[in-house]
Amino acid sequence: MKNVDIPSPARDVAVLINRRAVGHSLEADFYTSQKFFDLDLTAIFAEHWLFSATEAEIPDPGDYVTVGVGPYSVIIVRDDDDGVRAFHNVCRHRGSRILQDGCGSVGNLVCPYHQWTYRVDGTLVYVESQPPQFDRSASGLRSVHVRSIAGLIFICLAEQPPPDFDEVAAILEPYVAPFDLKHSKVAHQSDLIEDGNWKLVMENNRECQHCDVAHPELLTAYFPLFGYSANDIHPRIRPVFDRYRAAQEQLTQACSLTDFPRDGRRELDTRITGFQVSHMPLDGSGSSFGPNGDPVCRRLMGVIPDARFGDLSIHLQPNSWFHLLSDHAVVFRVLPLGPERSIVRTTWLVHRDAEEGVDYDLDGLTSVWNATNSQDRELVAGAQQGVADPGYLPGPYSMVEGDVEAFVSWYLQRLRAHVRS
Ligand code: 3BY
Ligand code: FES
Ligand code: FE
Repeated sequence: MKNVDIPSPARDVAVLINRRAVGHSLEADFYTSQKFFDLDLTAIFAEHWLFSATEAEIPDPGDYVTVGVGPYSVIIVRDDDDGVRAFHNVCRHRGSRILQDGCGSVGNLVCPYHQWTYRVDGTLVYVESQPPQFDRSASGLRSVHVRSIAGLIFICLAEQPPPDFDEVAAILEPYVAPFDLKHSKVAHQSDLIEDGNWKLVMENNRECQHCDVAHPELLTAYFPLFGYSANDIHPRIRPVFDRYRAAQEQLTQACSLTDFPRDGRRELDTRITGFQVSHMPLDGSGSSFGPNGDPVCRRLMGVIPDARFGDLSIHLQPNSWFHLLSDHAVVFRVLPLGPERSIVRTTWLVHRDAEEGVDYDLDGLTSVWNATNSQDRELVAGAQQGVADPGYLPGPYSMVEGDVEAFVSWYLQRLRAHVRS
């Protein structure tokens, strides 16, 4: 395959979608062209359920976050009945943005242009100088589909959202609910601008082949079994397997104390709302992402019965991943900013009564994933530079990059479905 003499943006997207070699990284245009960026916004981000925020970010009525998805801005707001609503951040008068900030708290939603005023349930309550026959009830804010899975808020911009989300929510709910994220608190949040296409950010998350070299801090919490199978009887690895089995046994016991679902599930590219959930014990003291698997917060989450509760990890297509641990949760959201730029938001959640300086210190809580994120940021930037180089050709995934293949396969299926429709 030769790609150096073809002017990249001019190629037809369908040709590129159809000729992708299974088990290989995508051609450059997918990561660099405006054409694919625009297609990704319409076919992926405007059509699928997107993890957007946590309920902990909007604990009280009137609390809101805004989410920018390409040209869209969406207001996610807590209403007066403790529900979560989502609206296009677009005034029904002459279209002005209503809220400019990323988060805040309001009594009503007041457009800054001519002060049309909406309740937090979207109804229009105040307008000036309209004729007497003006019907306010027809000019409420346009709602956006929104769902919370046990405190994790998803929005969908499509008129008809993917129909399988209820099913996925029902599968995930029993894993997430025991952590009671709905009543947790945000201990910290970071926004990282990445010099890379959003798919490179996701692909990087979907493999840990790079972890051994890139993530020394993160790896202290995981069993060093990368690349080995249970059949490997290398004498150096044997004791690690024994330790791992004992930790698995202990985790099974801990799960049985609360009827926590024990088995993982992997449906990354076999459904529209692709997901994976897995629950792994941690190494060392087995509690959390502290050095040597140590706890990072004294208060346990929700009804988690044991500090040694491993890492409940959830991967969702197209834009998120989550680590829920006994003493905190760390949740990740990726949004595209341009063909070669993305934003990764990381949110650390702890029990709502956990006090900074008493139960946790911020550096201890966040240092591993701050380090990991910035290491990943470098890797993604390097990958972007490489795929944008005229010398780039798609290369083969390894045997431990199955979830990268699953991500890309899911993505292409969704593009095909969009192009067909
Ligand atoms: O964040 C994840 O889901 C995992 C853990 C380390 C890298 N990544 C594959
Ligand atoms: Fe919002 Fe006029 S555009 S009040
Ligand atoms: Fe990484």
